[in-house]
Parts: sequence; C-alpha cells; structure tokens
Amino acid sequence: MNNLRFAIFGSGFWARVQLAAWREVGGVECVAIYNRSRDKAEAFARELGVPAVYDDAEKLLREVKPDFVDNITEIGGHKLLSLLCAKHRVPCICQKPMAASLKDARQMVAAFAKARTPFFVHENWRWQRPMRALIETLRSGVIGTPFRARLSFITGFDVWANQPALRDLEQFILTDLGVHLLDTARACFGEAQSLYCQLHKTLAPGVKGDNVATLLMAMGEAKTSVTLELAYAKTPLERECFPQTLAFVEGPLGSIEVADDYWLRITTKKGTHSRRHAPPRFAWADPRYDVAQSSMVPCHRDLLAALRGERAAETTGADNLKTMELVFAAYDSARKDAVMKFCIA
Ligand code: 89Y
Repeated sequence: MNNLRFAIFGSGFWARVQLAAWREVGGVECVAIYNRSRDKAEAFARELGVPAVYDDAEKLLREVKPDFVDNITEIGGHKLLSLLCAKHRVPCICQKPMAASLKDARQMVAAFAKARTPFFVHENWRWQRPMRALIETLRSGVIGTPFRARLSFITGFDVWANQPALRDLEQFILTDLGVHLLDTARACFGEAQSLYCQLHKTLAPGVKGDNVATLLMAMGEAKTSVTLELAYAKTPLERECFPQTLAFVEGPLGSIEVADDYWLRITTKKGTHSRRHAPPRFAWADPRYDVAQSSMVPCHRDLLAALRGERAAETTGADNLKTMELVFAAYDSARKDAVMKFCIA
C-alpha cells in the first residue's frame, strides 16, 4: 500500500510531537510544512527532515496536492486553514479545540460536508491508555450501567511554559482542557442531557482566562451524574500527577477507579482487581507528557484507517461538534448560572 502524503500546518510544540507520532504509525510521509513565519517552518523542516517549506498555505495545497493536511496551528488558525482545505477538497485533521466558537465549528463541519471531503479532529484524550481501559471496562458491563462518575484533572503544572499562547486565551480551561475531558466523558457515558458549570479565575498570575472549572452533567439514557473537575492553578497539592486524568465510577454491580500512576481498580462483589495501564515510552516523547503524547499513536492509527477508507474514525468533525456544543454550553451555563438542557435522539 502506498504511503499517504501529508502536509503539516503549524510548527509549534504539538507539531513536533505529532510528526513523530505519525512516523511511529507509518504508512504516511510528511511532504511539506506551512507556517506563516517562514523561518520557523524552515527550522522545523531542517530539524525534522521535511522536504518542502511554505509560508502560503494555499500555494502549498495547489502545488503539493497532499493526500491530507494535519492542521496543528494554534486555535486562531483552525477555521481559516481548515476551510482552505475544504475549498481545495483536501481531507483535513484539525487540532482540538476545533474552533473558537460554536458558530465557527458548525461552519467548518458544514463546509467539509458540502465539499464531500473528510474532516476530523485530533482529539487524543480518549486514546490515552488508562482512559481507553476505563472506556473498555465500562463497555464490558462489569459494573452495570453507571449512575455516577467523576473525572478529575487538578494540577499545578506550569502548562504555560511550553504553551505560552494559552496565557492569552479569554476562554482557557474549557477550550484547552475541558474539551478533552468532555470528549472522554461522551465516550464513556453517552451524550449529555443537561449540564451545569461553574468557573473560577484564581491562583494563576498573568493568565487571562478562567483556570478552574466544575461541571455536573446528566449523561446517556441512564442520565449518569457525571462531574468534571479541572484546575490549572498554583493550589498546594500533596501529589502532582500531571497530565493524568483520574476517575471514579459507581454502578449497580461495582465501581471503577482510575488512580494515580495509571492504576485501574475494578471492585465487584468478588473483590478488587487492580491493573496498571502505563503508557508506552517513546524516545521522541517528553517523559513528563508520556500519557498524553503516546496516545497520539492510537489516535493517528484510527484517523489513518478512516483516511484510507477502511472504517469510520471515532473523532470525525461531525462527532466532535457534539463535544464543542458542550464546551460552549458550559461557558453559557457559567455566565448565566443556569442548567443547560439538550435533546438526545
Ligand atoms: O493543550 C493541552 C492538551 O491538548 O493537552 C494538555 C495540554 O497540553 C495542556 O492543557
């Protein structure tokens, strides 16, 4: 089977890691890079062996005619550059969060549907090893239909050191991180029927947006009560476990805990079964981000199978629109101090 030829848009922190993850998966070849600052694209291409450099994305699409684009720009580039791919009927994977507003996200999904061109979102959280183990354990039915769950991501890690652009986001914690946990919650418990959110801006000097969020949702047909707790704050913590998401789920037949250091514990009447789901260690990954960065490999595998027409991907643009609806409903809920309701078909 021929390699798919792809182009990367963007040359920042995540672009480097995602290129390495594509190379780990194989079956693809990065043939060009675009960045609006040519110097940055050139440095990236030199360091990582990408043959062609562009500072004009449309020119790249016209001349290189890639089989797909991985749009790994900051949020400001997501809509414009993805729509350019739709215009040229080039399949596109857009970095999360898909867009800076729900209106933009809807427009992007509609443009690709109209162009009959595949559109995906790079949403890797549900592919993290412990999260995947949680999803599979829930789907096995071992604890029955859950009635309550908590996903939490509370850290004092200096996330802005590697990703300074996050400092300036007016809407920070939910667009950057909440989007991941909301997507994972959908994979675990189904679509939300209602959502309530509270936000705080605290203990994060120099950060524009809110950095602490608490959400309560009723999810799936069973209306499972799902709480999400998120914080990037300098709160003194006994144990730091960035970037792990911890979880506790209760069902009629038992409970599941995702604990620090990748432990998954399933407790039923028979007792507790514990197993560690540590992420694989790749030489190209930053060891501090292992669980997040290694999940790009199965995420890319899923997207590649869809790009080859073998099966549908989990994180299509259309599917991710449901996650985006929750992100912006959460901001509305916090602003109005009100419960938001959704219809699930
Ligand atoms: O940008 C975020 C992401 O996608 O994963 C973790 C992160 O780097 C900081 O919240």
